[in-house]
Amino acid sequence: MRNILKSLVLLASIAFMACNAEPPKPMSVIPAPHQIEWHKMEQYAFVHFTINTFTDKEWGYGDESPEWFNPTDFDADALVRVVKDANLKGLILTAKHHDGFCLWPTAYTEHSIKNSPYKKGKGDIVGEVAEACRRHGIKFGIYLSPWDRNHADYGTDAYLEYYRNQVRELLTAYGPLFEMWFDGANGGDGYYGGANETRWVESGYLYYDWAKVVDIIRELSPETVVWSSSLPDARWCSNERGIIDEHCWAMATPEDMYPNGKDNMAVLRHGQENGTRWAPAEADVSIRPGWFYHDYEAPKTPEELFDIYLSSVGRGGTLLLNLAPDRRGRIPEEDIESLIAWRKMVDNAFRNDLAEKALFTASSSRGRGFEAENMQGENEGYWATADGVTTGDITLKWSEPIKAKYVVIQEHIALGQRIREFVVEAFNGDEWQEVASGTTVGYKRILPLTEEVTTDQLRIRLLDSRAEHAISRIAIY
Ligand code: FUL
Repeated sequence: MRNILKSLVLLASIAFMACNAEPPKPMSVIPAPHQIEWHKMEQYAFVHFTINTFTDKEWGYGDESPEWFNPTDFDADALVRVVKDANLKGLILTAKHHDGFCLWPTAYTEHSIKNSPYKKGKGDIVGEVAEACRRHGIKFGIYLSPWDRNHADYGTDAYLEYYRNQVRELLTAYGPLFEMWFDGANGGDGYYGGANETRWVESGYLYYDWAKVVDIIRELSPETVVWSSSLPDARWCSNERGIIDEHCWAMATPEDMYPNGKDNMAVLRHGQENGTRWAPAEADVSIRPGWFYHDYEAPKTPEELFDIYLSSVGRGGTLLLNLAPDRRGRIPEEDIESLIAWRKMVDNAFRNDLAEKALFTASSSRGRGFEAENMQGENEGYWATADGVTTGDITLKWSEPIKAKYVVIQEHIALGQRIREFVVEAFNGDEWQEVASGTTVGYKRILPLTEEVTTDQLRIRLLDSRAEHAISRIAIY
């Protein structure tokens, strides 16, 4: 009986699917599944911690003694709990910063934690944090500075072998990683094994031959998002203030992003509508002025962090928010307070989606399976227009007036990024009035309305798109 029922349900769903309209064709550049998962994380932590924490520097020269690394009260679980309580979904740790000191007992250099007093040389900050992340359901990532001011061979092929060995070592011991971060600061003066000189590498990033590093990552941890200055799965948003531009495509062409190994700020900032790679913007910013802990600095206020949230997560990319453990190895209490208050502000602002009580209608639809209601609340579906229909109106109607502060639009990015221009209008009883407008949307666009709007009807007018529309959600707060 059970089996008969099962077969009937299966037949019914096949028949139902057969009646559904065909989905829109994907755009030529779409995200890989691991990039979609990364988009969904929205916000995650950076943790800058190394000898600099003890020397009060931002960039170590490379001649520091491993003995100076001596956190008195490091507790990986406590660190990860802060990240979790702030609702950050992952943690990227500086396994090695520009000074070359390694926070794990690497087999490839003595310039590491194994020669520090921390746990009498038996400690492994990378391993301890990786395990704590797994225990608490936080995704783990690694920052491995390509520039190494300690290593004698920096600038030669021997260093590239060293570097790739470390990538392999880290991925094998601590993977899978959700993201690997390869910093753009490269070359300059340093200790370099005692040479004490200035070394510039060939045209910025070209020296590293990133394709080889990416091959190692794909082999050992295919789901890792590579953040780098070449062949990125995610790109720098062009500033370290946490601001993604309002006009921002997830696509960009590697040769245009980094012509001759140099940053092209305009391309990094806006992406490219016809870019050849899905390389969305990530906004990296520190909770304090510096990346490392300095006792004379103060954390950003919850209000400042809230603005950063709107200008990063709210503009189609992700937020990489840096925390700086102090010399105890702890996140300072005042930073934790700011983080928790920020989380509450975000939760309060985006708790109650008023669109869930609205009646959704659209000027047209692709047909069965792509109806306007698919944009309501969280579900797998999406609304789509027929082939070639690149404009349209979506109207939300309530039985009682609502007060709206934010309009959130999400494209179904599995099929690519499409919207070029839109406006949001509110009905004031007599006529429609524009309350917000924009160009690109992407994974998620949060539009703060200049003034709170009281209305019983909101309309999103899609004025232009690269192809027929595919929108997964509209939410109102
Ligand atoms: C920069 C580095 O030079 C800083 O020290 C920091 O690590 C930041 C995230 O990236 O390029």
